[in-house]
Amino acid sequence: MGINAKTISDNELFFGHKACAGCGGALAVRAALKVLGPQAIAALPAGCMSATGFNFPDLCFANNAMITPFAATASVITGIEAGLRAQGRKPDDATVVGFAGDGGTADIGLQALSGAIDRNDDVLYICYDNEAYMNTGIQKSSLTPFGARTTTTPAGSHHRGCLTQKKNMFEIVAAHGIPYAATASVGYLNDFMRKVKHAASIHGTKYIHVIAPCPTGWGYGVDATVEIAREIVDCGLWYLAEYEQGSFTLNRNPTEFASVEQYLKHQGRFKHLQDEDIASIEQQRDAKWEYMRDCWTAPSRA
Ligand SMILES: Cc1ncc(C[n+]2csc(CCOP(=O)(O)OP(=O)(O)O)c2C)c(N)n1
Repeated sequence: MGINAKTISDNELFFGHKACAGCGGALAVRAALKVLGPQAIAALPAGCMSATGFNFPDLCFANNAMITPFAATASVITGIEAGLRAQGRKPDDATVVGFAGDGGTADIGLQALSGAIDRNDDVLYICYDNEAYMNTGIQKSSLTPFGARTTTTPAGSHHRGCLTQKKNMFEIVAAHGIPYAATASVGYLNDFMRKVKHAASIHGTKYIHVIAPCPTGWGYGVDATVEIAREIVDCGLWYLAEYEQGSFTLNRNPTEFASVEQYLKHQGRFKHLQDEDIASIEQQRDAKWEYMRDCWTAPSRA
């Protein structure tokens, strides 16, 4: 039946999202909007969260939400915030928030994000990082980690997956002198939600980078998303940190890391890695942690 042929009630509009089972991105968006509340206004570029959230008439956003061009997340949230202010219609508790994937943030959307931070627009930008262009079929982005198999970085007897290192978005954003930036993981949801709440209380541009595993692209069972999102933090390949008023703080500083090999071997995208590849990934991790422990404020190791 065509949508014009019947009257649609509010309840009929909200049927939930169409994301894959176990989607880490959907979990991140849901948890963030829970914290930000019904007044928050969301904008989402081309990517999984817009493709699976706006299947009219089966919408999943109870908040005001709109799709943006792929490159334009930060520009659109800037415009929404400025427009509401100009009309005198911005409630105090209305956060304007953008949710973009790693491709939409670190590649095509980077210029718009950099401009918003430069102007210190009063918006919150959340990058849900599933480490590839998932919506279009698992192509490498600049946040795909070394060794990962994607459709554009294949793995086999002559190919060893992604050969580049993950771009460091958190420090790139911090280098702008942004009022607040943080890293998070959907495996540590309370920490993520605390950071969203804190970000919403700050005036100016805020950026949160949340690791959001993808069972389809990473190659693991749909019930393991939270476990994998914890493992990446526990093995030290991701870290929980904040940048505020010019200072970096590590939130967790483990005495010992969990096994990198176990984290990698839980996922089909890393199955091909040889011992020397894993050793090189561990070396990169150790160098990063040495730097963070030396240069950032860190709690004592626990
Ligand atoms: C200008 C432009 N180029 C390419 C596309 C096609 N496209 C739509 S979604 C997408 C991938 C998005 O990847 P990412 O931002 O990482 O989000 P995810 O799909 O992983 O949620 C691409 C390439 C587009 N919509 N617009």
